[in-house]
Amino acid sequence: NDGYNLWLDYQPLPNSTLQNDVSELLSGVYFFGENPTYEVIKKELNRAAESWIGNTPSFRQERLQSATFYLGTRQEFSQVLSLDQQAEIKALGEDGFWTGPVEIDGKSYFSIIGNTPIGVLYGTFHWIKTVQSKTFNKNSIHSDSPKVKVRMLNHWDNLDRTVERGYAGFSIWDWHRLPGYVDPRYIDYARANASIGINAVSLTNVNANALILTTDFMKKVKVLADIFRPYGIKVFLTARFSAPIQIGGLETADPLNDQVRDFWKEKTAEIYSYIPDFGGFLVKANSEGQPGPHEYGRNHAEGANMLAEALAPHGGLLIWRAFVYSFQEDQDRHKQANFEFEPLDGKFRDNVIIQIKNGAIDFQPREPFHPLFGAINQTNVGMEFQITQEYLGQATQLVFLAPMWEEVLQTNIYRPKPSTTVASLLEGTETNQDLTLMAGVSNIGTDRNWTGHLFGQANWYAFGKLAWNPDANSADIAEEWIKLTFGQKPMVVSKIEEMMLDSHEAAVDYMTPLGLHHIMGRSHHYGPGPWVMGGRADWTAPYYHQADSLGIGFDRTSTGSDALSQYAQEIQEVWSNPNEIPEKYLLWFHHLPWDFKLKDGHTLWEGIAYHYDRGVKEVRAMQQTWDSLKPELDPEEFEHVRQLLNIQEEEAEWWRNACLLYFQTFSKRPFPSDIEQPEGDLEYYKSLMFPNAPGI
Ligand code: BDP
Repeated sequence: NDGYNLWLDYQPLPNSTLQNDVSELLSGVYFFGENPTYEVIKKELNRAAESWIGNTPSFRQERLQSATFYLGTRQEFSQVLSLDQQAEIKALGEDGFWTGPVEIDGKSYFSIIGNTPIGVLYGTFHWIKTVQSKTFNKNSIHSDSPKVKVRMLNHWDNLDRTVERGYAGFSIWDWHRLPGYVDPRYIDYARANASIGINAVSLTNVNANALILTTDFMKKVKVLADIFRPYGIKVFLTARFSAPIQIGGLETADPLNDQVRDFWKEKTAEIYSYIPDFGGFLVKANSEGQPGPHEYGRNHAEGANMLAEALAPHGGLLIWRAFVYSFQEDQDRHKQANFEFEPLDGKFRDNVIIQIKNGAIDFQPREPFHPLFGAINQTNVGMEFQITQEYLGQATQLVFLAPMWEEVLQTNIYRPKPSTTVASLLEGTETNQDLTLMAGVSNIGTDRNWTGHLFGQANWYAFGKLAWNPDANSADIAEEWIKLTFGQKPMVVSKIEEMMLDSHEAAVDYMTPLGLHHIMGRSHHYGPGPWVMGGRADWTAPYYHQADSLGIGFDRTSTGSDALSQYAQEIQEVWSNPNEIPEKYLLWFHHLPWDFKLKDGHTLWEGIAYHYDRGVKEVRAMQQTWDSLKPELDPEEFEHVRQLLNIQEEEAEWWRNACLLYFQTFSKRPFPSDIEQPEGDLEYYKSLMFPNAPGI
């Protein structure tokens, strides 16, 4: 098994009641209507049925012609549903679905009902999953609906097929051969996304190339949009703010200039003439060299609103990123997005969403939530997670990200209400925000298994699940994915689940324990680089760890940068005290002496050493667990992960040795005697170069 089929790897059903029930249903499938999405559902049912029972389903033309299994929308079903049933289903909203038995003339028909064909598709994927995981019961009712409206992948794919921070090969978008050649992968990509509820994709890098907005490219994008449409997926593009100059022949991109505004209106109308349901633009502006409104003395709202105005007549969205840190460079980078966006709260158009990274720095192995969440409550806000593991072991390491995302989502942020969590804010319930968004930076590439590391698939899967329901639980998600990927055996499921659920904490331990951050190798971010110096201060590692002979950590309290003051009062009170702040954030907010006492009685120096050491041991435990599963697993999958875990162990040791030897030059203290003594020579670790590290 090479992993290509992802979690949609349908397997034969054993002889059982389940097999009988499924065979019976598939012997008479009736759709209440016709549309391209139902064609897609039929194909999926064909595929599933062939694997499950070695037979294709029988699709009926007439309902009364011995049909056993019904699919359709609430409206299509209206003749056979009671008013109460209809009201119940209607309440599930556009993308919601209902599955269960419908009684007609004393007979019961298993049915999948949505409010839209896409809801029916989601219901079908749910049903398929229950069969796959052998929990299907034809008499039980299930309904579900997403809590977030736009559930989106952000590809950081360049037009030459390189991928920024991509570790699974090249971009799956073959721009050169589009529009003439349609790679079947596009369809499998759409199926996979639809199966986990993803309904939007931005195709191109946020470090944008204006060429994507030219007519030639529009024809290519149209092909993808046409493929994705029946799967309920809308296409977005990244818009380079200077496009009016680069492809429009203008001399300025000033958002208040009439010609510039006309350029965007015409460009947008042209896109809609090819793609009538185009999603909109995603924009990175005035950040890391990307052009933006500041060049013309305008602010982010003026920039965003100009594009939003062009999109509004067509129903398009403008997603504007809050990842900016050049406004007041002498200030802690942590504070800059709030500096720029708080004064603009309420000034953005209704069809603008501000897309905020989970933390204020940059997708670190662990970050406290971004203080912009809860600080701007009259503006639509959305989440940006990173699925690709830029700072989390890239594609050589097994790190299940759902626990990290869950930790952020479940944080109580106290604004605007005392009970607000990041999740509830994103769901829109706290601020009556209708237009809600969860975006994830994709980890997908041309590798046969899509994500480079087989367990990268779990992160794609988990992202979809959390975008659908930000209150979902990472253990449930892991279990579901494992069953669909490795089968049902309880021992296999529980062992793999334990590995996955421990993997994030392990990575934090051997990379950046106790709130350390941004100490990775320069630019490729692969491996440790706590010594990295040169260039902009906030691109160096000492800026973040601040190690000196007295101690370590970034003081973000009122005696330091005071970034903490950007959080709610309730949080400031706890986090400003080094004895009360959760230790996982300790050095994120405090500069503390090497002998500071941790909760377990160890000194800070000892604690750092124990965490690094534990991280390595945790990886070794993962290796042992995996090895013990050999007889139970597909040989190809087993060997793939086994080799990668060996690399992960070496990398964990590398992290531990390099960081501890480096920090020891400041602490001047011995390592605790009961840890594996970091060996090697610091100069050796510093000399390592990775000119071919991927994804820069
Ligand atoms: C950082 C990446 C950089 C991205 C940037 C962004 O290192 O490649 O362009 O974020 O989000 O994580 O725009």
